[in-house]
Amino acid sequence: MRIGIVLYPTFGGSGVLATELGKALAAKGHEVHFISYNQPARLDFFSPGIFYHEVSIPQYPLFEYAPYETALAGKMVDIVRSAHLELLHVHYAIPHASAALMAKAILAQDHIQIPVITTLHGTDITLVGRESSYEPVVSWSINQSDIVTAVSQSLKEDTYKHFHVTREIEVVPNFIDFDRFSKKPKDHFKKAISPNGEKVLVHTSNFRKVKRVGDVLQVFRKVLDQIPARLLLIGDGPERSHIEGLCRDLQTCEQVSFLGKQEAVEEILSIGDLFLLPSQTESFGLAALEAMACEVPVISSNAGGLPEVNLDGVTGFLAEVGDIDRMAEKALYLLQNESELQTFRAQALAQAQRFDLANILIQYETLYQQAMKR
Ligand code: GMT
Repeated sequence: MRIGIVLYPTFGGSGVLATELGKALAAKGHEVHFISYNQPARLDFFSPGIFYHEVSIPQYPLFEYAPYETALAGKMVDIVRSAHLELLHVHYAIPHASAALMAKAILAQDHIQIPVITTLHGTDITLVGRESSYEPVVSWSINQSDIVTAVSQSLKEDTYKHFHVTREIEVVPNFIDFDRFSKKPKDHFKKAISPNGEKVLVHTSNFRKVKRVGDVLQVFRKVLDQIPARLLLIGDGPERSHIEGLCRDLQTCEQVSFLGKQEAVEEILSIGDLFLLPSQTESFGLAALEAMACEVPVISSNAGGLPEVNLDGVTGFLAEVGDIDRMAEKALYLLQNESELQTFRAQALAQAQRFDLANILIQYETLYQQAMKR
């Protein structure tokens, strides 16, 4: 198949997922055309089945806000025509779905039928998409797409709850590539980080408010009050300087490392004993899945789709959003009980295997075939 993938090119979950999906489809022999305003973060190599098309947005003094959606739709029309694409798969509803539908309508005038598959990822539904100025466009785009997928049952339900949506939504969860995400032998690295056998806690996010990185530090402070430990914070974003301040206030700076954006996240996860994800909302929690694939149990909130990924009392523990006491109590339970920790490590890996890339890829390919037959 010749597939156009429209995505945000950043380290955000939807962009990462879309890039990895495109790479995996190309590895299976499909021709994949990425369309975005920048080269996607994880697309930094040459492969004969992969193409990247940059959306350039002409500037004009009249525009206070350059019309990205118009430029994107125009680019999609151009690439569908020139590369003879057979379908468009857009990731994140705003503004990708409505732009794709505009492209579809333009192409229909030339009798070119291009199905649009829209994947809802999270904040396009649970946060920003619900703004009254976006909601009618998001609802319309979801109803008009040929196929719509959501990354968890919880996100599917949120979509019906918050939008005027009447059509069927398929749940296709996030996936994990075990060729990359698996526990690596990194004993020398662990020794350097925790020379005296301190337990290693890890958190990864884009440091947005919704991730509640402050809760990560509060939980870590309570752990540190009981046992020697280290906290590795991976990622960067708007809350970073506030979190650095909190780290000083809580007197944890010596034990906390801010690692910034990291490519080889799997190597850091490989030395982790516990992963913390106390998010306010989380449609799926790809970061938790990546940790579990590296055999790291998860202490998380029970927001959104997290209970579909992190099984309470099996792969880690769940707590109400903001329940720092329970998160710390459960973290200490695992960190102070080595045999229980080992059991949870194995169970986390087994649960992660349910989301193996190969299984999820087939689900997308089946949906693509259905869309093309319509
Ligand atoms: O997590 C983020 O902040 C990025 C965000 C996005 O919208 O790009 O990720 C969302 O999509 C991921 C991939 O489907 C999910 O695993 C994340 O749970 C989801 N984030 C939120 O719902 C906050």
